[in-house]
Amino acid sequence: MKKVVNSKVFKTFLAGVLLIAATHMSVHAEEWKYAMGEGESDPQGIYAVAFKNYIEENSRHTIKIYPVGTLGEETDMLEQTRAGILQFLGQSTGYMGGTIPEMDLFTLPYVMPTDTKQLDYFFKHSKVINDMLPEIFREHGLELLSIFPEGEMAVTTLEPFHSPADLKGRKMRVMPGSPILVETYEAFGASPVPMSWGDLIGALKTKMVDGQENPTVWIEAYDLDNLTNVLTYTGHGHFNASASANKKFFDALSKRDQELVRAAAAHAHQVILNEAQKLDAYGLGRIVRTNPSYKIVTLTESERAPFKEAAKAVQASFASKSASNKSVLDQMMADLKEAEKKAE
Ligand code: 6CS
Repeated sequence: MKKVVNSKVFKTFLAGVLLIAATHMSVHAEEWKYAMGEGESDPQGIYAVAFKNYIEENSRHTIKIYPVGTLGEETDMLEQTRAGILQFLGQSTGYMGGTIPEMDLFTLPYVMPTDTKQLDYFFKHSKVINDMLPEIFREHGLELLSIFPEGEMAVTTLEPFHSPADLKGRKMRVMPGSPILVETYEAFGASPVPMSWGDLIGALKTKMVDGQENPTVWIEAYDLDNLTNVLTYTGHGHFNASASANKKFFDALSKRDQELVRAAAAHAHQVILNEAQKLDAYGLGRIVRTNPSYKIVTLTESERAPFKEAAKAVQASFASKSASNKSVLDQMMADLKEAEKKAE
């Protein structure tokens, strides 16, 4: 009889312990900070909101999103995330090359395709992104979650240009975290001016710079077409962004919460890749509708030839900076070749 009572007590005790353990995981709620270099309706915001919704629908955790400008410049946010002040970061790749040199891979001229189907395949299957960069990010105190496209780079200037000679002496703003963007615009004949987004509008208004590059959704959303006279498609690049977590924070999460974060990132990645198929057309369409007199130029293949020739030296310069740079570039080229073959 005594034995029976003891095993009953033990089973009740065990059930209580398991119940507390289970409810502890679900009731354990934290607020995580997510800063990004764009607004909530911009591509990085579409990703961040999808990520936030997934986390909050599948756990008791909450995400507080800090859009561009609420926590200083994009470069500040990268340091705040590495320091663990922020848990998550949405970051344009053009701001990262100064800290993580391999990330200048995504700003190299005439490497990324402009075809949205190839880009979709690349950002889903790239070995550089899925196998090589995560380890490199960890060396910099970050856990890489996603890299995704925001649209073809379009160059807006006061005067038209059709050759590197036309760009001679033109002050062209480039994102401030990328040595490769400086080398690119020097190779294109211009005078690059590294400058944070927060200073660009004023610099265009005061003619401190003659032009800049961005995807059309951003050009239209922030009225850059009304601060310059012509938009030129050179085909030289694509605007890309990343999402990452502070590594110490991520490593300290329970296995369940690590899986939750990865699932939220996979969900948000799919959401933004679906959107990315139409961002260029949407951005250009709005520019043409809202600013019909704005000049749109697409360089011909022969006009692009000298820019492509100049780009080769920039690609070689990137590869020569380190063995790691060379190996990620070699893998990137292989990934892009596969994307070209497999994109439906
Ligand atoms: O040009 C820039 O700096 C900004 N452009 C985009 C598309 N996203 C954020 C970035 O700060």
